[in-house]
Amino acid sequence: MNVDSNVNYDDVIPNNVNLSDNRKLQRAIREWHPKFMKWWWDRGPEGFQNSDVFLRTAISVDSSGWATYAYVRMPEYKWGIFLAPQRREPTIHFGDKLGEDTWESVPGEHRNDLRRLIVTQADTEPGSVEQQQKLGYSSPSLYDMRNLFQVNVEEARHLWAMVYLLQQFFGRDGREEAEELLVRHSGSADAPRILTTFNEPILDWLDFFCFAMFTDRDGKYQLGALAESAFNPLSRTTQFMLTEEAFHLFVGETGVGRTIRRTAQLMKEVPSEDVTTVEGIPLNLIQKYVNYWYSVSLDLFGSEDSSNAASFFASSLKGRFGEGNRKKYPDASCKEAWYMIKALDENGNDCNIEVPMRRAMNAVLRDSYIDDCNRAVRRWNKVLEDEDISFRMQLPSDRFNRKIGIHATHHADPDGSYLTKEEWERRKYEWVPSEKEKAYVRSVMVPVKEAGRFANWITPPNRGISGKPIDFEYVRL
Ligand code: BYC
Ligand code: FE
Ligand code: FE
Repeated sequence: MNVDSNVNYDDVIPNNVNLSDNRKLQRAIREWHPKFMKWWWDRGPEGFQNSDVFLRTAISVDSSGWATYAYVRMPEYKWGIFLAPQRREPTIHFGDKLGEDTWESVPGEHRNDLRRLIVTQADTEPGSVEQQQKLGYSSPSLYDMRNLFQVNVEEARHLWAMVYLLQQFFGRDGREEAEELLVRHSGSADAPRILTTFNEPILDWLDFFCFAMFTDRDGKYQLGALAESAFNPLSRTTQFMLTEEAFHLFVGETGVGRTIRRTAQLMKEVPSEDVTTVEGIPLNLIQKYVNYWYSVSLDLFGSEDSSNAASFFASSLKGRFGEGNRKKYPDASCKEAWYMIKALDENGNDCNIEVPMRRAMNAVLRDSYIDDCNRAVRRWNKVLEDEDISFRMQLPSDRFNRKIGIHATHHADPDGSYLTKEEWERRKYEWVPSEKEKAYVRSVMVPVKEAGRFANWITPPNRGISGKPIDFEYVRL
């Protein structure tokens, strides 16, 4: 894609923000675009930039036909800018400004907070693409390879969605932030991504599936919270991002589910049930990956007791998930309420911490997320039940392996029982994958590049993409 002053902007950047009439925004995009493309080539999916990939591209916000499917080379993907249709009355529906008009531009007093929220959200999107940069080389099928690239181009579009807000509403500061987003990078020593989890390596496909299951799901909940915002362009941008997000979660949940099913099948084929003799991934090792990615994803909610969260809620910048549902959340102000958090005291005993509701908004959002994760885990366990295997997957306690928040000060096992530092160091590989186990997982991840064939450690999906058969050539190598 080429963006210069002669192009018809609406042709190269699908949008519903009147880009072709907005000279100022065109200028900002023209500046930023070559840097974005350089970033995409340097840090985007490696090894397959010249392949034709059967990709979905967002072209409108019409719910009956918002995307098209076609073979596209990734660098030619049309990254667009979309605001979802106005969903509710343009009045603020929670916090201290209840009933006032929502904002079409950024109020001065909230400029810093909004900028920080948008930059933090934006930073995760390219971060995830960088983390997944080399996975194409070991993909278990063309179907999975295509899904990886689909997620990657859409995360890059989410970056565009946030950069649009920065460039359109935050003037020069916003344009500078947009550039910084392409300078920081995942795992960098001097300019890392802002949030912890986006600096963790994703080295194999089980990492990727767990990340899409648990970390993209944090995305779903954070975007849902921002979709409640009084800053209307942020609300409508994040609402549209959620339509794409559903597929990312599908990739994660079904990816882990297909791995679990394959292991269950292999367990019945090998007399010892030791699937490592046939290059499968043992269920208890899958559980360790789940423990790891779930716990690092919980860290993305910030502290359970947070003055930032209280002020984001009070100022109506960020709501709860489904804030507009007053059956679920009858109290739109949350000034008087309290939230109880089960924690450990300094002696390692269970205790309850009561936090003023507004300060507990990160925990409230996180608890909605945990319920959602549990629903998905129940679907995995249905797979095990179907296959007649007695093992059951489960989520560890929210105290397990935490680096952020009230549980970060001590160690706990997956049941939430207190451990001394020494006990944790001695026993942690009972619960999270060791280097040796990770090396084993990488060793079974041999690339499969023949349409319709799948690596031995995973089952084929139930169906293909967009009505195509499973043996469709999803990527033309
Ligand atoms: N890592 O009051 P606290 C996605 C910082 S995922 C590093 O506890 P607060 C995606 C915090 O920033 C969704 N730093 O937290 C998924 C603060 O710093 P300052 C991403 C952390 O502010 C997959 C300090 O600690 N979107 O889209 O209430 C693929 C004290 O903070 C972390 C968002 O996160 C951490 N884990 O909440 C692709 C939404 N946690 O102010 C994409 C926007 C906390 O002292 N972000 N800190 O410098 C937010 O809403 C908030 O910034 C957070 C933190 C919820 C992240
Ligand atoms: Fe995203
Ligand atoms: Fe995502």
